[in-house]
Parts: sequence; C-alpha cells; structure tokens
Amino acid sequence: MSERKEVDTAEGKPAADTYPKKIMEYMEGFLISKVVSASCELGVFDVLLAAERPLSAEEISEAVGASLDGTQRLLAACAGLELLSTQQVNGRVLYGNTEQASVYLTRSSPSSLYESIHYSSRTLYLCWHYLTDAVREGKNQYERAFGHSAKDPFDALYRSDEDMRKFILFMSSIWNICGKDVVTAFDLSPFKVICDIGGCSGALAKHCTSAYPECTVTIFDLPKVVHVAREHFLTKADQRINFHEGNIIGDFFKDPLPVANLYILARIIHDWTEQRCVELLSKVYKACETGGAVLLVEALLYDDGSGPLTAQLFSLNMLVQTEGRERTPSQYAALLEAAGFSNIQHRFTGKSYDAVLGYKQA
Ligand code: SAM
Ligand code: ASE
Repeated sequence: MSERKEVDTAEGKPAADTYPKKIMEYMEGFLISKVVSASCELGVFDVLLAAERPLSAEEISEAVGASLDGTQRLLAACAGLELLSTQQVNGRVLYGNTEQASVYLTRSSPSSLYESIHYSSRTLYLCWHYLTDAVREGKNQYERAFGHSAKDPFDALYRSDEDMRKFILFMSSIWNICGKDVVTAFDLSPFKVICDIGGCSGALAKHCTSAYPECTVTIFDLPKVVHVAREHFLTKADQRINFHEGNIIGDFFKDPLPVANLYILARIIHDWTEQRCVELLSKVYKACETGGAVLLVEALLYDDGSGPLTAQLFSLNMLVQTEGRERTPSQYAALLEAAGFSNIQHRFTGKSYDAVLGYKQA
C-alpha cells in the first residue's frame, strides 16, 4: 500500500524480507474496501460525473452533505487509490473521476458495480465478521450475524423485503460486467427454449436474448422474487423474457419445472450440498428435452484447487452464507453425471464467472 522503496540490506537481501509489505496490505485490505464503498454511498463519483468538471473538496463535501474534514481525507485516499485524479489550480486541489470510476463506480453507468459494492460493504462485511466461527463450525453464520435462525439460506438472505430487494440488485449488477462472457462461452444458438432456474431479476436472461436473437427465456424463481423482478426489473421491451406461471410456482425443490431445451443454473449449484444438487439436477434432467442441455454458471476452481483466488474466496463466502461451496470442473461433471447428463465441457472466461455445459443425449 505505502510506496516504500525496496532497499537492499547489508546482507544483500531485499528489504521486503524485513518489511512484510504483502501482509501489511492484507491486514489493511478492508480499509481500502471501505474507502471505496463509503465514497460510492456518499455519491462522490456521481457528483463528479454530474458536474462535468473537476471539483474542490469544499464543493464535493457540500454536494454530498458531508463534513469538509472527513471529505478531504476520503478524497485524498481515493486519489491515492487512483480512483480520482487531482490537479492543482491556483493553489487549490481539484478532483475528478478517473475513467474506471466513471464507468464502474457511478450509479447511473450501464456497467455500474454500485449495488455489488454496497451489498458487499453492508451485508457480506457483517457476515465475514464471523469467518473464524464459520471455519471452526463448518457452517453459515446467519444466526450470529443477523439473529436469524433459518431453515434454508434464502430464508435468511430474504429476512425482510428490503434485504431481498438489495440481494436481487446485488445479484444483477455483476452481469453488467460478465454477463455477455458467460452466455457466449459456448455457442447456445441451437437452443431456442431456455429456462433460467433461479433466474432472479432476469439480468442474465437479458444477455441471452441479446446474444441469441432466436431464443426465449422463462425465469423460474420463488414467487416473492418474481413479484419484485416483474415490478422493478423487466420492461415491456423484454418481450422474449417471461416469468414462469404455474399453480403454486417457483420452488425448484418442490414444484414441477417448465419444459425447455436449455436450462441455465447461474450461481445455484454453489448454494447447496452435494445431495441437494443431485436432487435438483436430476429434476432438471427429467424436465429437459432429449438433445437439450444444462448450462451451469459458476466461479470455477482449478482442478487442483490452487486458484483462482477469487473462486477460493467465494468458496469461503459460500461457507459463511450458504450450504454450498465453489467447485472444480471435475466436481461439477460428477454432479451432472450423477443426474444423467453427459458430454460435459467447461470454459474459463478469465472473469469472475465461468461456464459448464452438459447434454441430455438421445
Ligand atoms: N441466477 C441468478 C444470478 O446468478 O444472478 C441468481 C442467483 S442467486 C444466488 C440464487 C437464486 O435462486 C435466487 O434468485 C433465489 O431466489 C433462487 N432460489 C433459491 N431457492 C430457491 C428455490 N427453492 N426455488 C426457486 N428459486 C430459488
Ligand atoms: C450466492 C451468491 C452470493 C449466495 C450468496 C452470495 C454472492 C455473495 N453472496 O449464491 C456472490 C459471490 N460473491 C462472493 C463474495 O462470494
């Protein structure tokens, strides 16, 4: 973090050995995370975007309604993190958004990560306070974090309508930056009738319909999620996306699934135990048309578990928040084969989420 010069010591060893730079960075990592989220939440990047010119700390503090002293320190840290650029004009410092800040940290940008950052800072951060307990006990920490004992992770994630709405926004926002990559990791154009199981707001479905002009997507999710998604997320323009309408609708462990030739399960399998995964995938296999397929969208671990770091960290998050884990391509293949699928392939995208495809062969 601090720009210390790596000076050689008398023994000729680099100073890095005597100053544990990496460990200091890890220790302070959450401070950086919080600088980014506080700046987003206060609207620093939004104010600078709207102003269309560099602003002083006084102007920014007034616009975001925060103390001048606090704002000055926050802006300095954002500049240190290279999220803001600075210039001196008549002895005054003026701040402006960097390109990355405008594109990813403003609320209105089509590639905005605002909702991801906000949820990470407000909810994941609280849950991760109990990471040590989660590792010790091998189970999620909702009871400690929220005083909520739940029969299934989604009971806890959706403990209030507001928490559910924030989770849906969080889930949707990552597809702003990797949605296209996961739906085009395989050529899905042969599949015209797609069902997105646990499809949430329809954010990934939108990437499907834009990448594949001939497909329609049905979203299957819990009734209360569908209710919010229908009201707030899907516009009339998305005519090729619809929500599943059944009798009781929407519980993928209990209710019948719609017939389709491609099922997408994005970040579903990683929420559950092996047993529940095979139960769900077997149900998908039965509903699937012959010649059809299932696409799993997950953060894949390398087969030897040695990375990627993001997937290793996500797997700990699954421990803290769910009943599941992140898995390797072989582990996904084993679950899919147990459910009946064959000809299983995977693709790493190089971004946070990857893809696994398995077929229901004749
Ligand atoms: N597929 C979306 C994505 O990747 O952005 C959402 C993933 S989110 C982690 C899991 C989704 O599964 C949520 O939308 C949740 O409401 C849904 N879900 C959880 N349990 C369910 C159940 N029993 N039946 C149907 N949907 C369920
Ligand atoms: C789930 C995905 C997530 C359930 C809970 C979750 C994510 C965060 N909480 O299916 C997305 C991945 N991000 C992390 C930090 O794991």
